[in-house]
Amino acid sequence: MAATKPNVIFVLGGPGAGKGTQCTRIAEAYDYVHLSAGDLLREEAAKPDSTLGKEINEHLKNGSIVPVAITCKLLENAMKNSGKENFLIDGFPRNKDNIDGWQKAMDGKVNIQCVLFFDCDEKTCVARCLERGKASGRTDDNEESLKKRIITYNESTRPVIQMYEKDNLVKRIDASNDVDKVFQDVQNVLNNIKS
Ligand code: UP5
Ligand code: MG
Repeated sequence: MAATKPNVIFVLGGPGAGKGTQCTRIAEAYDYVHLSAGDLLREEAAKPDSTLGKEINEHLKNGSIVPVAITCKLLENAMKNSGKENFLIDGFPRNKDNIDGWQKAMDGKVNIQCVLFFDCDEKTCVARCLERGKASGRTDDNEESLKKRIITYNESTRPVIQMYEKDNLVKRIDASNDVDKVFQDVQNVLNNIKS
């Protein structure tokens, strides 16, 4: 990380809202590194020598939230190792404990530019994940895990978004539209962002 504070955009929204898809598009068009907390956890759990694999996998399957110390460390390492300064942090923070853990580790060290909130109705989210589940190999793209993921999102992550709304950081995007339309709306937000 450079001497100036790195810029961070948190990217939130329900399971299947399109966070990853849009982050990929953003990273292609803008100077941002895409860090998906979920992907980092899946990669860590897949390491043959990982001591955390069992614990992480249980959380993924149950749609519950991995202890913040684990997720935060993975994010911090990925930020450091990238050598870059602008980050899209996809799927984090998911609850109050995540915010507290992040603040403990990162307070004053990063500039949070905004929270991109991909707002998508539950039915569409579930349908997208089930469709993806036919080929994704993700242990949580099934009806049982999805029920739990949706509950966790509603109970734990929506309050996080509401909290950031009070700080005027949230940029809400209608994520039920097609990928290109969603990306147009994203561009409108990013082109007006202060660095
Ligand atoms: N798709 C995307 N956009 C579309 C559009 N506009 N129209 C039609 N189709 C669209 O998209 C999902 C699917 O929909 C894809 O097939 C895509 O082609 C299509 P994607 O972009 O992958 O959506 P995304 O929002 O990224 O969905 P994802 O399933 O990744 O969201 P989750 O938030 O559920 O998953 P994540 O990987 O972030 O987290 C998984 C688990 O990790 C959590 O449940 C939790 O257990 C754990 N976790 C933590 O504990 N802590 C963290 O900080 C993060 C994760
Ligand atoms: Mg994702």
